Amino acid sequence: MEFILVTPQARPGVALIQLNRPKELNALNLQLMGEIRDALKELDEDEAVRVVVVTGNERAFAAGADIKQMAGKTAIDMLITDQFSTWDAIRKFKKPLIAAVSGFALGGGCELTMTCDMIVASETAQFGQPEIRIGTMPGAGGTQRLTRAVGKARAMEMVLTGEFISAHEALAAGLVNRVVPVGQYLEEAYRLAAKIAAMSPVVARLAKESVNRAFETHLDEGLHFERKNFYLTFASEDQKEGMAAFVEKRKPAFKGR
Ligand code: DAK
Repeated sequence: MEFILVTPQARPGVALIQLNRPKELNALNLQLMGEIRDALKELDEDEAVRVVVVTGNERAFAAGADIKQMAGKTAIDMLITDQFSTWDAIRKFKKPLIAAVSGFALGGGCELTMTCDMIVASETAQFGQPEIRIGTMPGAGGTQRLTRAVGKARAMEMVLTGEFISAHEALAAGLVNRVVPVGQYLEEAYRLAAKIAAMSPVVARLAKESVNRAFETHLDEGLHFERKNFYLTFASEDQKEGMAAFVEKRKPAFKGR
């Protein structure tokens, strides 16, 4: 791995992927995206990993796709490169993914945070889809996920002017889960991750899949999907353990079975 750092057990059950192209503000070149995809594949297969935190550094989560790498490309180059398979692999990652964001989360960087399941932001975080300023538009879900998260009015303004919003604006708009001082954003992400890592990983997976389904279907179909996953939890040892632990007034020990 050249452009990311991977720590499979940054905290018990919690892995960390750190984007590591600091001089380029973690601009997402093709290799970096491929490395994220490959790391997630390994972390998915590692049963000791229950939650993954993705972060950058204090100055930048990621300032977007690598403009220098994209600048000379034709539409056919973009089509043949098929970068979407990489993004789709991240989108389909089954374990909970938390973005710990400080500084710039722009363009593809903002889209990457939104591909994660939750966002913990530092007070200095800035979110934006500035592609229009360089003659293009969001291509990795920005127009769709941002609109679902913050509503049409604000998404339209961000996408059409390219202006950024602050961490507190993002919190008020519902884009991020929480905002903390800059020295604490990674710890706060770990705290959130640890809470989830203590739950049944198999139920977390089913629950994540069900919440995501809400964005892809109408209510009746979504409720049907939820119901099937709900029934499925009763086929798990973890459901028996969770309910027994409640009755016996002790902490459950979930095994992911
Ligand atoms: N790409 C390449 N290099 C970048 C970069 C980027 N996106 N952002 C920053 N850098 C580089 C700068 O060129 C500079 O490098 P040197 O000149 O030192 O070699 C270094 O990082 C530091 O940046 P600045 O000197 O500009 O730092 P400032 O603090 O003055 O400004 C900034 C920070 C974030 C406001 C500014 O760097 C900036 O505006 N950056 C570009 C932001 C942007 O437009 N982002 C959107 C890019 S388009 C797709 C998936 C995704 C996408 C497309 C397709 N598929 C799946 C097909 C996404 C597209 C985008 O994200």
